[in-house]
Amino acid sequence: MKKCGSAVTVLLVLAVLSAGCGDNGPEKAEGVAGAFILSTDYTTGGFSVVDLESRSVVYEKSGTVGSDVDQAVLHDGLIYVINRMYADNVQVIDPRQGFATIYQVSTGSGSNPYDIEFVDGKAYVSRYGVPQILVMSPVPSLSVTSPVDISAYADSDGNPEAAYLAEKNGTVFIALQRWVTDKGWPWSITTDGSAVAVLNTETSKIAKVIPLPVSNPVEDFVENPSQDVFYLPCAGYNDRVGDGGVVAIDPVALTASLEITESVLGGNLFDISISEDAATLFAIVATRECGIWGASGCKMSVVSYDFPTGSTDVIFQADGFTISDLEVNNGEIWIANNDFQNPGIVIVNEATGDMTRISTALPPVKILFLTESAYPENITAGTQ
Ligand SMILES: [Ca+2]
Ligand SMILES: [Ca+2]
Ligand SMILES: [Ca+2]
Repeated sequence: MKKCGSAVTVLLVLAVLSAGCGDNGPEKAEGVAGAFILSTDYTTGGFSVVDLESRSVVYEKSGTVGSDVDQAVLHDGLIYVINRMYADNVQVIDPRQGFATIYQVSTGSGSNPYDIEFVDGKAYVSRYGVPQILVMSPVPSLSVTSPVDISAYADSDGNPEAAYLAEKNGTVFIALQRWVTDKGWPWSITTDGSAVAVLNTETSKIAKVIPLPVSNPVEDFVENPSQDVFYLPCAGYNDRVGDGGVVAIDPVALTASLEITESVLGGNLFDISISEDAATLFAIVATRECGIWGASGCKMSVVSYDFPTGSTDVIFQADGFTISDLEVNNGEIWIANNDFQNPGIVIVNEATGDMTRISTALPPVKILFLTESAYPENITAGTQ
């Protein structure tokens, strides 16, 4: 099944049904059977598999993926893990072969890959450290073909810092953070601001660059199936609350508008997800202290935002920099709680507020829902 947008795992089914997905046409809706939880303590990377029915970790493995991980994408029943800095590769894991790594391909030394998207059998990989989008063809062997040069859309240091990717009707959308990295630390965002580049995959050319009203897109594009737009969470600076927000990208008109500000959400924005009925947006927000090295008072929250009324509510809160991902499935909000002392997944029932906690071996950084066809029937229980 083609992936709609970047890791829009749960919205994928709805998106396919309501709007079609690329050129694949309508497909049968598929339920979620479990979740692949990518995790790391930044020394050792690993993953846990959570079974949706039993609400338990049914398989767990450490040391199998890189320690600098944050992104995993499901495509055609395979899990693509992006191993970032110093590992610099895409690792493909087959859930139906006991979650074995079936191949691994380099994205270039020092390239710092960020995300992967698929269009017509080709894979597009953004690389934070290189001003080119890697094109790999054909899936599944992922041999590298000509990259797409995006240096023309860079800030003054020559690299636009390509981060997250999304796909719609054969077009790839590339979030460009555009940090100025050659003037020393701390980096600053270029005065031109961040942008989204629109890649025509037929011509392999950038058709347009959409300037963003607020900067620093920090997580996946999320598709809103009811409005046919992508939402992109932009943090601005992490030590400021109010300079970021949720940006709506119209993939047809190729425009961007500020939908919800950080001030309304009540903190510096880190991630978003949307309920299946598209009535509620959930966001990870943090106090400004979380963006200041060594400062006390860092608190993170998951808040809900009701689209009809604009009202917000805190549904989960944790001290320290300990919420790393948020995904919604079937009326449940899954929260990655990467507390190093007590790592796990917190599942909040949207209607009742009831909470379930599932411990994981390593701090979780990414929740990837596995559809029924990508979930093994007889998973080997236990850990390895
Ligand atoms: Ca730059
Ligand atoms: Ca901010
Ligand atoms: Ca997320």
